[in-house]
Amino acid sequence: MIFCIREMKHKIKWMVTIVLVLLGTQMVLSQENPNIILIYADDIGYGDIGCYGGEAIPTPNINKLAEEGMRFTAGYATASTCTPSRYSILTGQYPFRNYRAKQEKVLPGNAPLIIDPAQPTLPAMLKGVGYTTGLVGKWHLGLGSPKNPLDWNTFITPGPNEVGFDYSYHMAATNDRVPSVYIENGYIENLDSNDPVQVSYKKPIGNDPTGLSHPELLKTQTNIQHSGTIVNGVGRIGWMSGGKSARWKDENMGDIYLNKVVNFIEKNKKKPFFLFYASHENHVPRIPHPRFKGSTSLGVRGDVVVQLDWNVGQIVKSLKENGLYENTIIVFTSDNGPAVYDGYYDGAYEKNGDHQPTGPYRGGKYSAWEGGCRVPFIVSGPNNIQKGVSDAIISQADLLASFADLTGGKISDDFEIDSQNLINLLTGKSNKGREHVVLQGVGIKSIRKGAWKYIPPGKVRSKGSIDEMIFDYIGNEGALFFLPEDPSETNNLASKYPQKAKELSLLLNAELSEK
Ligand code: NG6
Ligand code: CA
Repeated sequence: MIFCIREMKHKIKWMVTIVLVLLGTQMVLSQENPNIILIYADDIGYGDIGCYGGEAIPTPNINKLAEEGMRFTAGYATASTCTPSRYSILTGQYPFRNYRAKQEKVLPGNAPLIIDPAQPTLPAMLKGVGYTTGLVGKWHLGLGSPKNPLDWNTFITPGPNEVGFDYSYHMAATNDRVPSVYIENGYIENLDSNDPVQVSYKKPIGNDPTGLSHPELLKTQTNIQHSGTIVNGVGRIGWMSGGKSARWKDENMGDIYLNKVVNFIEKNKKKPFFLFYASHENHVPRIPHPRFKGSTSLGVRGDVVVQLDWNVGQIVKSLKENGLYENTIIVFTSDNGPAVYDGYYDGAYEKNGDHQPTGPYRGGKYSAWEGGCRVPFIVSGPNNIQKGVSDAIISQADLLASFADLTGGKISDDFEIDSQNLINLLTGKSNKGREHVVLQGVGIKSIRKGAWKYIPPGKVRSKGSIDEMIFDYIGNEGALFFLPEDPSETNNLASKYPQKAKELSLLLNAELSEK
């Protein structure tokens, strides 16, 4: 009997010790895991940012992130348009493996969600290891299910909260598409139930003036695509009716998102958090808050980048005030390359002067040239990231596997994942990046392998001009460039090195045909 009691006490002591050790490990783990803020700018080019050689727009706060962390010179968005790139940065999968993202186009504001709620995502993976996850800003990955037409006036689902976000405050698509309202955790903010929202991308609805019927009401004239419903004096793509009390004012959109970001940081400072801050700057319509107007000689296009840079500074300030800066990883990158004219006659084209938004790279938004996908890519975080510059190849799709490794997160292998674990590159411990990366331009995909870039025969969107799509044509043998000597892809070496062109062409086809 005595022996039994003693043995039981002994067992209990051991069990208590094991439980304490486990709890301890859990606490240490959760304390050690850094917060992660992913700042995903819209249409910001390589050459728009000071630390990438841009001189026309002052970006001191973004430059500071680069000084304090790693600056990647060969960081790529997976596509040169928004929806497919956003799909990849969140799911770690190339967009062409997804039935909607592979259409290369951008989704309308009433499209259904294109991420399968069962598939791995960056927020869901981090949530699995105890992170609180939030989205603030642009979504553009669809809402609702393909089977049921979306009712904007009730709970809007599935959406960000069904693919891993605990909190979401966002616009449905882009700042130039209806519905021009904010959605918070599935509900339109400030919606008056007596004035329901309806949205159409097929035909005008409601009695609101449109850009077509009332161009005199517009702050800025637009192309035909942007001449749908006028909201806040701005012509949009698509038509909406109702929701008058919920409609946004473009002038304070930057401040509204920044407030949500800072609130999220303060509310969640006790536990690791992941925040996807998808800014609308500098997507059209470019409407800065009046305090940023005239900050650059480039007109509104430069001014909204200054606004974004200021927001980045405020986020860093908030992290410092809350004692979180040291243990927070900040990633700054852009969803695709830049466009100077993009549907609004806002003066950006005329005022651009000799500014090169893509830096040395050819093409821009929509393009399979380097300027379409090669974007600013900065990672900082004093406790976790070393200081440096790297020219290794990294794709935005790689964040998923890399952060899974860093945090102990799990990724199910039921889905094909293109994400590569490059955590040592991201943190500056190694300079080994990807061997190759596929780049999805509109209508054509290209591939980079090591120093070489290959574009198959076809037509590639060139740098835009006002209201005219300009294409470059690649002949039958394809186009091959040696990037270290020819970063602007002007000297086609396909006929000089046919074997190399063939190798890259086969590799590209193999990637595209993988299931
Ligand atoms: C294009 C629009 C552009 C923008 C883009 C999506 C024109 C000339 N272009 O069709 O304004 O809305 O779609 O941009 O009208 S993205 O960054 O979300 O991919
Ligand atoms: Ca974009």
